[in-house]
Amino acid sequence: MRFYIASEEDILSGKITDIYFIRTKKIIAAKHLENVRVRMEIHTGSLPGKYSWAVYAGLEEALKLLEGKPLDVYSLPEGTLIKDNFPVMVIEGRYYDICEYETPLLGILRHYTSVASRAARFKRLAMDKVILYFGLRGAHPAIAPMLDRAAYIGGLDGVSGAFNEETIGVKPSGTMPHALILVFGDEVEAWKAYDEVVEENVPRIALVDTFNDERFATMSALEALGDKLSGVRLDTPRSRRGSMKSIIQEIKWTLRLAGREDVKIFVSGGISEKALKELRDVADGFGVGTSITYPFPIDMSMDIVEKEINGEWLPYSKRGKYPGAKNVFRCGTLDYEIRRFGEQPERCVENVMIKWLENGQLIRDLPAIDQIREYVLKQLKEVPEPEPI
Ligand code: PCP
Repeated sequence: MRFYIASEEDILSGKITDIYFIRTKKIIAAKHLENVRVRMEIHTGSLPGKYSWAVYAGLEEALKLLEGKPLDVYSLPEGTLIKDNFPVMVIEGRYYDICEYETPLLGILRHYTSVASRAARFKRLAMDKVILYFGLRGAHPAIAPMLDRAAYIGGLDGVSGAFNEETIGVKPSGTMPHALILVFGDEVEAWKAYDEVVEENVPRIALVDTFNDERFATMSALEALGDKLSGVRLDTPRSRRGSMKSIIQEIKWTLRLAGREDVKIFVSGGISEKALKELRDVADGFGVGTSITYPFPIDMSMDIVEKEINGEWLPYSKRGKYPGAKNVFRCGTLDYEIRRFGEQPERCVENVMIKWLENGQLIRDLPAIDQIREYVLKQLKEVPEPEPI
């Protein structure tokens, strides 16, 4: 192998799993238990420390994984805000047909949900500011489209992957690297070349921290690009930062005196939730990478919760798990009532545990990425701001 990555075919065939599932299937076949039918539930465990909600993501890929298999699949819509110990998916069918998919299914949902949730926390801390995801250089390139998709679903305003239009259908966003300026050896020449060569519809955002003081570089960029300058980016190295807020305030003051309050100020490099909260009143936008690429993990597990015995579904689970497949009724954002399949809710009406696959066939349209993102943003407006980490 040149790259140690699984192919789509390997994943779909169930090959990318844990060995104990392969052995379990062998035993089930040897003892003629293939027809044991179960309902399996995927639910969250405890959420990370300061999280009071998470963004459920990865459903589209999970459904692609299970499509065509003799299974019924129920799930919350992608982008739904969830809590701890919360059911997100129910899969009904022969355990024999589900078994080896537990590993890739949980892998998809946990990774997507962890990234989307972290992205959503950043967005919730600065709803009216632009937040871009610059984190691809922190992960294996094989999953770059997945990371950009998860971050965008989480409500971010842009993602940097150059391939995004053809993979996830999102126009990529970005500014310029320090390398461009170093190649020219001169900031003004580099900014001018960028303006000359790059497509007109791309905003002219000059990187202003390479050689000189950020305020003076901003003024040079203004002089070089005039009306075309739409913003500046400060990726000031941490070792030189001092008070980033003061630097931004000084730039803003100077821009105002020059009659250019419209020039936006973007900050990137090591932006944590706390840093974003500290700078959100002065900066117009942020580029966030590592914190989203390496988010706090959202725990999920998959368990048998019902078994079909003589044609009847009976609640059945290991100790420590709530038996019974569950519907999730919603009264409002994060206000839910959980009931066993067939039970009536007392307060809430809207059942968000929706059937997506019937005997492996997709029975409803999958929402477009922008619809999922809008759904997340709508809910984020209704939850309190998270305590920054
Ligand atoms: C910035 C920084 C990180 C990116 C943003 C994300 O990139 O150096 O690589 O930061 P984070 O992971 O700390 O959140 P650029 O300034 O474009 O990097 P370069 O020096 O290559 O120009």
